[in-house]
Amino acid sequence: MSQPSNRVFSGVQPTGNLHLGNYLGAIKRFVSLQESHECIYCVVDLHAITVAQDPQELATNTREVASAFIAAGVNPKEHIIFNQSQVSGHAELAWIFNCVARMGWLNRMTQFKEKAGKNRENASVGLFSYPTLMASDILLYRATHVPVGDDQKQHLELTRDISAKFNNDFGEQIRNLQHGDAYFPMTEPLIEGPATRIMSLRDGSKKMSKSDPSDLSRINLTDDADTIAKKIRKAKSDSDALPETMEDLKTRAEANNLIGIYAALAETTKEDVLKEFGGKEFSVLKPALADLAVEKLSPINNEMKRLLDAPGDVDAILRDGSDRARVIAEETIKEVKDIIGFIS
Ligand code: AQP
Repeated sequence: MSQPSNRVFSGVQPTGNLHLGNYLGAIKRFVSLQESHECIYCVVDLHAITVAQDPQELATNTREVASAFIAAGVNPKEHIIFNQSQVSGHAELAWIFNCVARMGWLNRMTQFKEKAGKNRENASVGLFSYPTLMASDILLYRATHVPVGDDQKQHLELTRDISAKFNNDFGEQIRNLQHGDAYFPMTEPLIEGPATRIMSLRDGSKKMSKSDPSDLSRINLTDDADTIAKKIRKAKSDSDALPETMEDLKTRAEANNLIGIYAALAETTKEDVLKEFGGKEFSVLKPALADLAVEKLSPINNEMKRLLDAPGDVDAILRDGSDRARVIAEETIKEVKDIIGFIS
């Protein structure tokens, strides 16, 4: 199989509380990339079980993420939407990458340190090796680009390290089997725009996250219009007027976050939002932001509800996507096995 020149892969975990950060940092960008790339979007259920999951909730959350992709505008016929566990190549390639990646590389991963916390001895082995599974997700499709939030930057760098080491370790065999000089690409992360790291609405120094115990910290994609408006009204602010320059904005975490959210929803830049709101009070920005958020998120929320009322249809979309993803994955696994020297 020849190396694709413009294939996008990205995934979202079905771990509940899908939020505005997931939407602006990832899902919204999935939609625009469809115009220029062949896109594969995955509900990464194997990643989700690196921490304990209730089986029923896992299934519901898997449908919710798939529905969010579709409701936001991903076309599952022209592109691929599927759930990771249904394509066994992810786990197979992850094992191979566990043997390529070095302990030292994984020991440096900050997400493991944050998620395992003080109780590292009790964290699952899967949580530790999460980044090799992520490398496998991407490289199984030899994806050239991965749209993600800023928190995934380090994992993307590790993916490139794994790709380079595999290409180097098996270089001779890769050339002998006529795959050129490199089998896996140097995948490019796409971490761009004003919303690569949306912060908590209650604390501008913390990332907006699914697991934050405070529901007021995030806008969920399932929140109705009143809830969205209430959460923005209650978002942490300070008593000063909004800054007028980008330089001043950098030192004002809460203002920076709300201006970034506004810019991403309005598809403009923070500079432009400052031209409109710089020097004004938070009490002017917040109602305008609430209106904009409701305008942009309500259609997605309504469409997600409609899709979730017909879970059989969502399951059929996932099955169809899995079947098409599997065809690509099996080809890669076969070629990788040949490169490594596994007899078939
Ligand atoms: N706050 C964020 N701002 C911008 N992008 C974000 N992403 C996550 N949080 C933000 C991006 O969303 C995509 C899917 O993320 P994930 O499902 O892999 O989950 P996650 O990063 O574990 O999500 P959370 O909310 O951060 O969960 P917890 O609470 O477990 O820490 C990714 O592209 C991610 O970058």
